[in-house]
Amino acid sequence: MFKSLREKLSSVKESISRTIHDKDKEKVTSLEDEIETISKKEDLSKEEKAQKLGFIKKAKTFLLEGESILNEKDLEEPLWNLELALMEGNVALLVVEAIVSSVKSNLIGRKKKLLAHTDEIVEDVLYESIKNVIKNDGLSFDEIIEKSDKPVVILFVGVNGTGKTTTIAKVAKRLKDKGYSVVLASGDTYRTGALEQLEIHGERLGLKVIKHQYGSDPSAVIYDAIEHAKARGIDVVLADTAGRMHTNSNLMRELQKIKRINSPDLTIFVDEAIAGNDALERAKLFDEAIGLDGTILTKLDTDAKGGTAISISYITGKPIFFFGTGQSYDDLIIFQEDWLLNKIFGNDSEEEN
Ligand SMILES: Nc1nc2c(ncn2[C@@H]2O[C@H](COP(=O)(O)OP(=O)(O)O)[C@@H](O)[C@H]2O)c(=O)[nH]1
Ligand SMILES: [Mg+2]
Repeated sequence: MFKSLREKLSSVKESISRTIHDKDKEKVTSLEDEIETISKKEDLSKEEKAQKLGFIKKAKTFLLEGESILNEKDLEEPLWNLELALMEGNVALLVVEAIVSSVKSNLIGRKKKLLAHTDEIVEDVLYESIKNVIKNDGLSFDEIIEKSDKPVVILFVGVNGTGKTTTIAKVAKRLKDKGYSVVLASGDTYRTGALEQLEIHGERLGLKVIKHQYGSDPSAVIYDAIEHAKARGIDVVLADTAGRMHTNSNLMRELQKIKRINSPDLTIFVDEAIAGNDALERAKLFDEAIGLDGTILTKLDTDAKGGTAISISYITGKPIFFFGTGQSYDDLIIFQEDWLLNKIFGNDSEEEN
């Protein structure tokens, strides 16, 4: 996960650190050169030499004990490398700008002991800058479920093949494991095989699936599932929908109708991490058309770049609720800053891709 981004960031960190160190080194070296030149001079008396050398050596000690201050020019090239690394990692342009300007303003003007290693400073600044764009101030998914009146109705939307149905099954299992009762609504009445796919998950997980025929009105299916939940005291309704092309206005209208009739507590946009900017564009369009409360990003296990995960909540202004990290029911990670930062910075040792 995120291997290529992790490697690029790591080499950027090194290059920033090295640039700073090299610049310090230059200052010291020029004094050392001078010491050497004077020592070799033959036209000076012993006393004169000693006096000059004493003076320069003092300057060197003073320099070594003093501080250096980072300036914009020192950082120009390394920051450009950072920008490139983030762009190549699929981070959205706005987010790249936010990160780079934060790194820049946090490094410039910083004092440090001459020749002291800057690796830690650079690492901290980069870490904090990325943390600021991914942080998520709203309630977590668990808190929302806990605090909402029951049944909590959750609508899953997004384009075809991004993992909506699979994610619904994962979320259902997670809720069930936490002791909630769950019913599934087969709101994808459009795609061949969709009803059966959800039915199979329902059977495996021991959950009731409410469905109508293919071609029937998904609003009515979801309505029935909510009625069923109310009648039986079921805690959560998870509603599947057909994969819409975001450009398809008929299907968008259908989603609007689903929302109007069923007033879900949460409308969650599902897309895949590997889709990069396409996922971000789609999230914005879905939000404009129907209104979103948050995102689930799937297939992180197949994404080497990581930029979509870094960008999506900054770009949409909505929280990420979960990450999908594989095809099994348990491959679902509730959003946690630390988890994501670990993946980005590679403190995680059990990485394979
Ligand atoms: N590797 C991986 N595959 C996933 C993940 N989530 C879903 N998939 C796969 O993506 C494909 C499409 O999933 P599906 O749930 O049918 O998508 P939908 O059309 O949006 O309902 C299936 O083969 C899933 O197994 C994930 O997190 N990681
Ligand atoms: Mg589906």
